Amino acid sequence: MLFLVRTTSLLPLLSLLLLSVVTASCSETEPCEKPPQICPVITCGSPGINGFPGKDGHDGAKGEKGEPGQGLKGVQGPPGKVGPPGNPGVPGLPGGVGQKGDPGQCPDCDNDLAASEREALRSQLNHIKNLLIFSVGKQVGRKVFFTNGEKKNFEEVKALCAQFQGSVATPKNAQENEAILDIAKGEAYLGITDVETEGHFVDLTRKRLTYKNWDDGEPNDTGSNEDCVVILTKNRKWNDVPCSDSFLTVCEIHV
Ligand SMILES: [Ca+2]
Ligand SMILES: [Ca+2]
Repeated sequence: MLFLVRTTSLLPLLSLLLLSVVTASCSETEPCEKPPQICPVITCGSPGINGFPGKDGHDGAKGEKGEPGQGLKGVQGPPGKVGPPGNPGVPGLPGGVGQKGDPGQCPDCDNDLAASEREALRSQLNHIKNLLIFSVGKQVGRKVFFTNGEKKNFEEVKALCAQFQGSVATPKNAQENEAILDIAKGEAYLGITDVETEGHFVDLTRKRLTYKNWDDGEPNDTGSNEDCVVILTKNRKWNDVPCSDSFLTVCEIHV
């Protein structure tokens, strides 16, 4: 009862107080429409509607790698394309020696000639060669000198020797120099000349001389016309002479 009395007595007071507040608020110089002044009214009004959802937040930090799945393994796919060829490898070691092959075919050979016949011909050829050397030639090592006893100028001597697949005698050492005069029995041409470069004597293959046996005062190129060489009978020395003069022919062949 006392509570009711008190509540009843207090109710006008509270209304008055609330009214004074509202009045006081509206009496302020600031507009009543501003949110701060409206709040008391809203507080007393019906609840507002919900606002729109906020924007999505930023992505969170990347999580740790998960455990492998337990699903079934897929079917193996088709083979891929063939790749480009690789670099050449290192050459291998040489192989072993093969077996001896069959005899070859020689269209130009006389296949009808039996081996025994060829051997007989080779023997006869060697016999003739030895008779030739014994009669008109002289052999030193693998070189044979021969002569026909004719005197000719240098160009004729060169041509005659070429007919026998030989060349003008050209001594390469003292032994060959002796052999030439032994069969010539007279002064003979040698295969030496300075026709291309005066004073620079070479053999007929244009190689410089490795053996020289000049007589005293030679070569002197008398009359500026001595470009060929002969071997002298008096001392087996050499002298330069005109190539147009005639001297003995001595040729050489290799056997
Ligand atoms: Ca000369
Ligand atoms: Ca001379």
